[in-house]
Amino acid sequence: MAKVIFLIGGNLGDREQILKDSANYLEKDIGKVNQCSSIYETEPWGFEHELNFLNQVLAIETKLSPLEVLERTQSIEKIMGRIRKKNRYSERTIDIDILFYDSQIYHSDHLEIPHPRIQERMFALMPMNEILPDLVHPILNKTINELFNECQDKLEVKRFV
Ligand code: PH2
Ligand code: MG
Ligand code: MG
Repeated sequence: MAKVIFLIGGNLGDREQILKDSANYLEKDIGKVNQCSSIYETEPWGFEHELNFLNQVLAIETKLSPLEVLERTQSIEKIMGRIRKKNRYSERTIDIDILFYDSQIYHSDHLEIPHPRIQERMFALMPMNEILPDLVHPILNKTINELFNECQDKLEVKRFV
C-alpha cells in the first residue's frame, strides 16, 4: 500500500459540498482516507479572481500506481464539473492534485511527483503542516514544517471549517 497526499480545492459553485463529494469519490475510487486537514479559505494564487478558494489536504492509502491514481483523479474532476480553460490558472469547481506518493520521485510529461510548487504555496503548506508537519520532501530534503516556516507566500490562508 502506498500513502498518497492530495490537495483538493476549487473556487466555483458550492465549494464545501464539492470538497466533500470529491473526498467521497476519492475514497471510493482510490482508497481509504486516513487523515484530512481542516478546510481553508485561500486567496487565488498565480491569477486574479474575485472568488476565493477552499482547499483541503487528504492522506489516502492505495494499491494503485501513480498513473492509475492520476487517471482516477481526472475522471473525478470531470464528474464534478471541471471545465479546463486555455489559461495556465483559472477558476474551477475542483482541482485534485497529487502532492506526494510515498517518498517517490516521478517525472513524466503528464505527472510530476512531488508536486513541483508545494514549497511556494501557503494554500498547500498550511493544511499539510496541520496533519503532516514531519513529512520529509524527498527532493528538497526538508520537512513540511520547515518549508512552511520558510515560505514567502503572503496570500491569505485562513481556517474555514
Ligand atoms: N490552484 C492553482 C492556482 N491557484 N490558488 C488557490 N488559492 N488554491 C488553489 O488550489 C489553486 C490556486 C492551480 O491548480
Ligand atoms: Mg493545482
Ligand atoms: Mg491539477
